[in-house]
Amino acid sequence: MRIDVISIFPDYLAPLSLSLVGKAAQSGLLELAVHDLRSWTTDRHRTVDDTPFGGGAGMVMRPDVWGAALDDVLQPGGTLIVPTPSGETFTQRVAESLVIESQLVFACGRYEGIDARVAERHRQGGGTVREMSIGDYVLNGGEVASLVMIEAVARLLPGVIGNPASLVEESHGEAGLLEYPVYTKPPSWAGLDAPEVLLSGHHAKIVRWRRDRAIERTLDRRPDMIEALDPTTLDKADLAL
Ligand code: 6GU
Repeated sequence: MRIDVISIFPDYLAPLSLSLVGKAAQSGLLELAVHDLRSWTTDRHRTVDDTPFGGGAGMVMRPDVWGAALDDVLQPGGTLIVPTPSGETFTQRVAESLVIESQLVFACGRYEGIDARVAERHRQGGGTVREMSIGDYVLNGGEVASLVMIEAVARLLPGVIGNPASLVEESHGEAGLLEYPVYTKPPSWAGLDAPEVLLSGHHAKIVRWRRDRAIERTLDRRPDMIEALDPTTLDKADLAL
């Protein structure tokens, strides 16, 4: 997979060279490039924005600059991702749908956003555009949201996570439940004991305990996820914890 990020603050994307994503890029599992949008400006002031048609506060990013950048960066069949608080919600399911793409281009807007014709033109040319929000709050630009989405997608690439079993039992995985609490050594710490069942070696009991704690936690923190569960996943006995 290839990932390109276009931003007026390319330094904001520096964390992409660290940790798992950075290693994936270094080892060739992932091709990664960050571009400065201003390199596609043609005026002396390197202008990327202008006042909104129709009036109102703030500035809008110009379609001509973005169009030139995307013409150079987007490959045939590439998917354009536009981070915006008015997008569809980015979820684990969306991450799974993106990891199979050949190229993702993240177009990081600032100010009041990017002229809507940029997305429209790409769609008209047969391209895929996904305007994505990472949650119900407002950030100053798409850079941090892009970091979030890129990490969520890159860790799903085969070979990026050392132990693929780590991907199986996690929160927001297949089961539709949050993950159970975890413990390690020492067995007793600060007057607190790790749950005895986890040290018992009784595998079936451990599986049952973890499932019960996952259900309990999800009921407490994310009742909306319980509502959304496939009815065959839980029975009444599971909810009577
Ligand atoms: Cl993707 N961008 C901005 N600017 N704010 C956000 C967001 C994205 N997702 C949530 N808030």
